[in-house]
Amino acid sequence: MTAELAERLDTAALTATPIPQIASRAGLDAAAAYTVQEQLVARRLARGERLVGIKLGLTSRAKMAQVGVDEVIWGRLTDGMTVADGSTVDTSRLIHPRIEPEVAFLLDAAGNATAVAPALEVIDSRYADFRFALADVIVDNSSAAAYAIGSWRPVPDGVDNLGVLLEVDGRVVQIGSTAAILGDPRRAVSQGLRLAGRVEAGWVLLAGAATAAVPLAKGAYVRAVVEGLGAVGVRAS
Ligand code: 0L1
Ligand code: MG
Repeated sequence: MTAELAERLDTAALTATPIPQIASRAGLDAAAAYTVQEQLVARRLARGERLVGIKLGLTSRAKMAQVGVDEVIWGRLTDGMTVADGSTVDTSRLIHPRIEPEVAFLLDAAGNATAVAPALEVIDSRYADFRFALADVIVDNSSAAAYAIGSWRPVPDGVDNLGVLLEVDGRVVQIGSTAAILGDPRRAVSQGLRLAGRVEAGWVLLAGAATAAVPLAKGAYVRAVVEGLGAVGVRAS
């Protein structure tokens, strides 16, 4: 049954066609949902993609309130989701994309953060109306779709209250602080290791969003600016 759910989600993503909330309807708990997520991502790996990291989701009160789920979740990142800073995200292959400003960490083999960077995450729920319960969003790889990372730098002493701006076409649409990410985004590093169980040297960890996500419209140029860490931008095509 789990393999069938993974196939349905994979097809939904490949064809940009929303589906009903299949995991909660099937009565899956969180552990079973992560098994489906693993099977879903295994399908991408079988098509030649590589695992390159993990993401945490719902790490802020704003994000939890936005989607009505009250638990930190995680997902798997592949190289097929990577977008270079300043380049283009193809939204024609997405259902109802949203974008959010994040902080990313570069990990060593022991799961320590060796560098930090500003990041943008594009999320795209494969469910109609972006509506889901906990099990649904877990099987959907925590809505992962694409991400871009700015320049890496050594992790400074304090990253717990840096100002964050999200701009669309040069206009500020969200203002936040890295404090929104678990009180301090560095907590995402230990939580990510605990949740995922393992990491690899060179993996990226997306720590979570500093503000609510906003819809990503075709043609928009979106930039995230994180105080002291720099900026990162993508254009939606
Ligand atoms: O990265 C995130 O916080 C997204 C987690 C899943 C919830 C959503 O799709 O907004
Ligand atoms: Mg996110």
